[in-house]
Amino acid sequence: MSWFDRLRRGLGKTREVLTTDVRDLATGANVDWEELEFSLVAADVGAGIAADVVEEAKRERESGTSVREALEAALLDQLEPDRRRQTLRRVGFDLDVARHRVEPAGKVVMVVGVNGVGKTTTIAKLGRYYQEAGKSVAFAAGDTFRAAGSAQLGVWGERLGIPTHVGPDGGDPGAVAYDAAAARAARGHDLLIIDTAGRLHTQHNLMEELKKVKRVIGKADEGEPKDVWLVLDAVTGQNGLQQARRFHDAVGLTGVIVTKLDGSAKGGVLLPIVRELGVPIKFIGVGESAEDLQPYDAAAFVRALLGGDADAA
Ligand SMILES: Nc1nc2c(ncn2[C@@H]2O[C@H](COP(=O)(O)OP(=O)(O)OP(=O)(O)O)[C@@H](O)[C@H]2O)c(=O)[nH]1
Ligand SMILES: [Mg+2]
Repeated sequence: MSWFDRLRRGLGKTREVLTTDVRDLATGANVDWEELEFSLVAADVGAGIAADVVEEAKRERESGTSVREALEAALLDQLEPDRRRQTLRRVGFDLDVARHRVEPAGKVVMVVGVNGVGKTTTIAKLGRYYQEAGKSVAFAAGDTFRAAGSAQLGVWGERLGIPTHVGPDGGDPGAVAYDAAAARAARGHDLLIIDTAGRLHTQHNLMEELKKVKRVIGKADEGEPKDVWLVLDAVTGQNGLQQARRFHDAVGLTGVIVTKLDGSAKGGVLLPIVRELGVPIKFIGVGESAEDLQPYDAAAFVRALLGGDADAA
């Protein structure tokens, strides 16, 4: 199965919310814009943005484009304002080119998110992704709250041949992160990916702890982590946005990874993430296998969301 087919399959549930309308749109001269707006809201695009998308699509339509193209343009405008025009005007745009590589800004990536969103499995997938790109990768199991969490990452590391720094159960996550960051610098690994807890067993505030972990990494390896990526579960929809804001305020996010898009009809939540959070989406998870973590590409996302073939213009 091609990566685009995986993407399309993964977005199936969200597409169901939109499909009927889009199919009508493609054929009918009478566009029920209100119905379309409603279905966008149902996909968790958010009421304000849904209204904007419909307005923009109507405007596009006036310049003679098909309804489908107009909607594609309006969605892309929200998801990737900069690249939209040139992408759209290129007939049959090349999706292989669209699948760009995602490069971390530095040598250490800290991964954060509430419990159960998919942090640890996403880290395993990222490890594989960067390994395949020829990088030497190391992991750090900074989730010392869940003993099984450290073991889980360790198992992944073993399977992938990625050295995994694991601290003592219930130990200080800052100490784990410090040791791992120092070891990375000493051994010259290209990339260290640090897992963190999604929940704490103490009254201690998770955000305070994450701030500390971040600070401590910088002591072991100056200027790092240059990346802090938040993992968000698509199933939480608009609530995820609230989470994202809190993490962003605390540790300054440089990227977002949206997982479980395959289990959710709320794929529309990507629009408010891009527009309201202003943090780029780096990867999306559309299934449980390693190939189902894909670099985020707005044009491919929109195309997969609205159905049709990869090269349907
Ligand atoms: N369907 C689907 N499942 C996913 C995806 N990403 C992760 N999962 C699943 O989500 C579940 C939780 O994943 P974990 O990686 O353990 O989540 P976590 O955030 O590390 O959880 P804690 O360590 O408890 O905070 C696992 O069963 C994963 O296989 C995805 O894109 N799609
Ligand atoms: Mg975990």
